[in-house]
Amino acid sequence: MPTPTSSATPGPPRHLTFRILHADCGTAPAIFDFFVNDTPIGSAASASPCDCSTEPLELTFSDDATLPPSTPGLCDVYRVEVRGGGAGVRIGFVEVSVDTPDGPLDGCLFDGSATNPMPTCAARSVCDPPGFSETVPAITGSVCPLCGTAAASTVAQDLDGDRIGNTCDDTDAALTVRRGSVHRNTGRIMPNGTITIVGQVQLAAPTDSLDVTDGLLIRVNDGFELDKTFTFLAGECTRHRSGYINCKSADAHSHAILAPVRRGARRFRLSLRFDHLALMGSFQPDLTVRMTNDPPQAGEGIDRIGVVGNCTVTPNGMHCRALQ
Ligand SMILES: [Ca+2]
Ligand SMILES: [Ca+2]
Repeated sequence: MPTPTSSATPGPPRHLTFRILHADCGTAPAIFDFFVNDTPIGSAASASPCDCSTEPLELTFSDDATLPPSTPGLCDVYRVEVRGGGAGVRIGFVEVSVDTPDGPLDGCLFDGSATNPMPTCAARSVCDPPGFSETVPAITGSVCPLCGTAAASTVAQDLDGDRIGNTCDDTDAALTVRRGSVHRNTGRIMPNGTITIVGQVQLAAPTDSLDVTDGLLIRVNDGFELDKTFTFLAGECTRHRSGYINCKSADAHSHAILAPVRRGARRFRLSLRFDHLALMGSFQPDLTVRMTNDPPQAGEGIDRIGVVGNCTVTPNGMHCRALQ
C-alpha cells in the first residue's frame, strides 16, 4: 500500500503559477490576493475588461523569500481571494501549476462554478461552457504529490483535506455501516460462510463520484482475525443512468449495490453480500468495511472507511448494528 512520504523536514518552496480566467465588470479593477497554506504570497490587480476574454491573468510566484517552505509528500493548499467579496468579477476558471522535484503538478481549483463535477480549466472564453460565476469571494484547492502508479488528476486531490493526497491517503472519506453480519463456514462439502453489510455512502465533494469503470475493492475486517478482500474487476460493475451501481463477480458469489436514495442523488444505499466463504474461527467486534474505487487499489484509489460496533457474537458468527 502506498504510504505518504511526509517528513518533518521542510523542503524548498515550490514555485507556482496561477491562471485566472475572468471578466472584470466592477467600477474599479478587482484585486486578487494569493495564499499558499494560508501564507499570503502576493496580490495583483485585474486587467481583464468586462467581456468574453480568452486570456487568463497569469501570475508566477518564484520568490523563495515570500513563498512558504514545502513539506515533502504533503499537499499544498492554494487560495485566491477577491477583495470586496468578488462583487463585479466574473470568474471563469482558476488553475494553479506547481513545480515540484517530481515535475509539474496542476490543479484546476474552479471551472465555471464551485459545483462543477468535472473542472478541467481547458482553454476557452469566459463566456463558453462551463461559464462563470459572479461574487465569488475566495477559491481554494489542493495540489498533491502522487503515490504509486497514480496518474495526475487535476481535481479534488485531497478529499478529506488532511494534506495527504488521495493517491497516498488510505482514508479519504467515510462510509456508514448500519448493519453487518458474518457467518463462519459450517458446510462439509461446499463452504457456506457469508458476509453481509448494509450502509450508506455520501459523496464527499462536488467533484467526488463513484467511478467504478475500473472495478471496486471491498475489504472487511473484524477486531480479531477476519480480514477478507473482495475485488470486482473492470466490467463486473454496471452503472445505470440513474446512478444505480450493480457489481457482481463472475462466480456470482460477490455482490455489491450502490443505489442512490433518489435518482441522481449524491447519497447511496450500500449493500454487500459475499457468500460461499470458507470463513474459519470466531469473530470479535468491531466490523470495519473499506471500499476503494478509481482505481480499485487500496491507498491509491478513493478509500472510504466505515466501522460498526454494537456487535453480538454467536457460536457461528457475529451480528453488528449501529445504535442509531
Ligand atoms: Ca487526504
Ligand atoms: Ca486513497
